[in-house]
Amino acid sequence: MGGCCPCGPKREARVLILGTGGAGQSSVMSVLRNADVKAVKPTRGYDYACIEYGGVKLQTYDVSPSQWSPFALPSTRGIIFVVDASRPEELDSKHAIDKETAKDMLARVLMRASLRESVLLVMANKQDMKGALKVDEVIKRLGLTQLTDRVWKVQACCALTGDGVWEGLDWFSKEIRKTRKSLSTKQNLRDAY
Ligand SMILES: Nc1nc2c(ncn2[C@@H]2O[C@H](COP(=O)(O)OP(=O)(O)OP(=O)(O)O)[C@@H](O)[C@H]2O)c(=O)[nH]1
Ligand SMILES: [Mg+2]
Repeated sequence: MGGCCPCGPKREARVLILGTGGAGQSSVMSVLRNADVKAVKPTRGYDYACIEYGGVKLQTYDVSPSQWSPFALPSTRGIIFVVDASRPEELDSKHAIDKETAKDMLARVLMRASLRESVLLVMANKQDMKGALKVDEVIKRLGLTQLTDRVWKVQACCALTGDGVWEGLDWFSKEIRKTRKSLSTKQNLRDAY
């Protein structure tokens, strides 16, 4: 299970929790740190937690949408991108809405060279709401079928009950461990020449 921990230098991975705002980023973080999800308040700036799971210490930053850019360091191993599946118009609206769509924000995040090696977990949150989009539809709306140069998964979840959140993290932490192995293999090869 998750929780805060004094992080040592080994098996650490920097993780960003991103989204367009209001989709449930902090609620997901709250589930992962075993905190009271009902106590979540709108995020000002960022929030941090070290979450230990699956043999990895995830140094996790929940960052508000307008401020993610300085957090996109090359050491970032994973991105948890939270979308509100009950508001399809926020994913890829053809109509004018007052904020960037999740599809556009995700495209900008994935274009960032410093995040090229990071594993992507999309949380299709608010599945308890009537009419919430299922995984296949979220994949289509975010244009993920074209995303072939990155390890990614869409996980249906409900942060209020925690349903699906740990399932997503299970996959995520395993993929991050694999990435860490492949990165250290690359490093060893570089060091050998
Ligand atoms: N019905 C439902 N509501 C949810 C769920 N997850 C979060 N919420 C609610 O959605 C609202 C926003 O949740 P937050 O976790 O604060 O979302 P955020 O993305 O961190 O939002 P900001 O920090 O304001 O950008 C809150 O009222 C939550 O209780 C869910 O799975 N189902
Ligand atoms: Mg928040």
